[in-house]
This record gives sequence, structure tokens and C-alpha cells, in this order.
Amino acid sequence: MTDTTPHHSLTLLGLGDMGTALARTWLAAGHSLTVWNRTAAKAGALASEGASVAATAADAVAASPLVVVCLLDDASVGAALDGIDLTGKDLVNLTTGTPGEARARAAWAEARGARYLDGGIMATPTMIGVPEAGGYVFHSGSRALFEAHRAVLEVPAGARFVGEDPGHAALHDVALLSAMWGMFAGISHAYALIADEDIAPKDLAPLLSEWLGAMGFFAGNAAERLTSGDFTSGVVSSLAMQVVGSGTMLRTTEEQGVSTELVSPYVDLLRRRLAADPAAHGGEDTTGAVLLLKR
Ligand code: FVH
Repeated sequence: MTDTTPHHSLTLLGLGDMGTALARTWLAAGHSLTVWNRTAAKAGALASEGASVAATAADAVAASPLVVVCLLDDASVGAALDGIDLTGKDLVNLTTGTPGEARARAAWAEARGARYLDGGIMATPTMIGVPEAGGYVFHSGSRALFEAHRAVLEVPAGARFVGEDPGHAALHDVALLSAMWGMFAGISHAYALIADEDIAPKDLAPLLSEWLGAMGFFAGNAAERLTSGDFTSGVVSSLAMQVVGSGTMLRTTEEQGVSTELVSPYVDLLRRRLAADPAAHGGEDTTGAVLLLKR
């Protein structure tokens, strides 16, 4: 059967765990891939899989119109591309950074004649090239670049364009990771609570997963309240009740000989919101904590 897949040429700078996973998917899809890595030995396996290995980052950039970068951090992107001609290049930066770093890197690339697209990878290397794993990449910056290379960018994982502000991919990335850290913290606290009891972590695990899934509605509820400014309509678990309930949670934590350091900061925010105006805020849900976080 004839393979009708359009094949493209692209360059990848960075062959760490993530870069190597990305590279393998483009090679497997039949694309012509040039790679470069600071430590050249990491390119060996990919060369035997069909990649062209460039001796320098400048040679790698010169080899293709589309240049994907997946390095450790923004400083390493600056170091790798320092002094290299980017005129006419389409630069896709999949290196994790802050929104501010992404905006500065976009201006830096555009001043050197390149179109720029930033990316935040919502996947581990083992999820790359495995569509059923559900990983994807947030992209922001040049919409024209995204549309021009969308098919290639979607080879390793799904691609979601979140706007022309180059900082918004990083912001989406970190917002989701922040929620994940909160969940990890809560799960850690729950396991600490049962640590000295005759309750096996493996028995609590499915209950935790089920409960966290059931509570996922809060993301949508809070979004509606933050948009409308109405924090009280339809509330069935009031802030006044939650503050009392969180006291029970803190006392249980003390009884179990567990530190409150993970959960206290959030309880403090809820208490502050209630104390500021009990009559006005007691009937709210917990969304008001968002307003106290903003400096
Ligand atoms: N791995 C993961 O689970 C996460 C998933 C979400 C996205 N992240 C981000 O992806 C970027 C790359 O991560 P990685 O897993 O590939 O990281 P490493 O395996 O540590 O590879 C780092 C590469 O960066 C090169 N490098 C570091 N400093 C420099 C520099 N000054 N100049 C040039 N290259 C540099 C390093 O080269 P070498 O040490 O092999 O010579 C690797 O190629 C990252 O932003 C994650 O946050 C991954």
C-alpha cells in the first residue's frame, strides 16, 4: 500500500528524556528529523533509528525550517541558541518556563527574524506517542506557525492552541500543575492520617480516587462564581459550615499525631474570608479564597 502521509523536515534541539521521546515519534511517523544535543553521545541511538545528527546547534537549526527546542529551562534555550541565525525559522519552544520567560523568548526570537510558538507539555515521556494516555501540549504565540505545522506538532501528543499571548501556554501548564500539587498534598495528608492505623493505604486508594473525581465539579462551580461575582446562589456547603468542618479536620490531624503544615494554610484562608464579614461571606462556598490569594 502507498504511504500518503506528508513527510516534513524538522529539527529538534535537546535529547533528554522528553526530547528523545518526541524524536522517536517523529521518526516513527516518517518525518525527516535532524537532532542536536549538548552531550553528543545521547544522539547515538536516534542516529541508528534514522535521525540526522548535527555536530552543532547552528548546523541543526540551519537544516530545517521548523526548529523544536526541548531543553531543561529557559536559560539553556538561551545558551543553545546564542548567536545562531534564526532568520525565517519557525521556532517551537517546548521547554518548561514561566509566562514571563515565554514572552521574553518570543520577543527575542522575533527580533532575530523567527516566528515563535511556546509550548507546555502536559505529559510524561512515557505518555508521548501513546494517544490513549491522554497527554497533550498547550501552545500559544504565533497562530500562523501553529496552523502551518499543526500536523507535525500533533504527532507526539495532542496539541491545544490557547491564544496568541506567548505566555499563555506556560500559564495554562502551571495552573494545571498547581492544582495537581494541591491534590498530591491532600493525598499525602490523607495517607499520613491513617499511617498508624489498621487501614491499608491500598484500601484507601480507590476511595481517594473516587472522592477526588466526585469533587471535580468544584472547578466549574468556582469558574462560574468568579465570572458572575455571585458566591452564594445555590450554595449547599456554606463557608461557615466548612470552617467548622476544617476545625474538625485539624483536630483529627493533631489526634493522629500528624503535622498540620500541609492543610493549615488553606484553612487559614477560609477563616480569614469568613472573619472579614461573617454575615456576608458565611453563606458563600469556598471560592472566596481565590480573592485573598491575589496580591
Ligand atoms: N520529563 C518529564 O516528565 C517532564 C514532563 C513535562 C515537560 N517537562 C519539561 O520538558 C523539558 C525537557 O525535560 P527532559 O525530561 O527532557 O529533561 P532532561 O532529561 O533533564 O534533559 C534536559 C536537556 O536539556 C539539555 N541542557 C541542559 N542545560 C543545557 C545547556 N546549558 N545548554 C544546552 N543544553 C542543555 C540537556 O543536555 P545534556 O545534559 O544531555 O547535554 C538535555 O538535553 C524540561 O523543560 C522539562 O521541565 C519534562
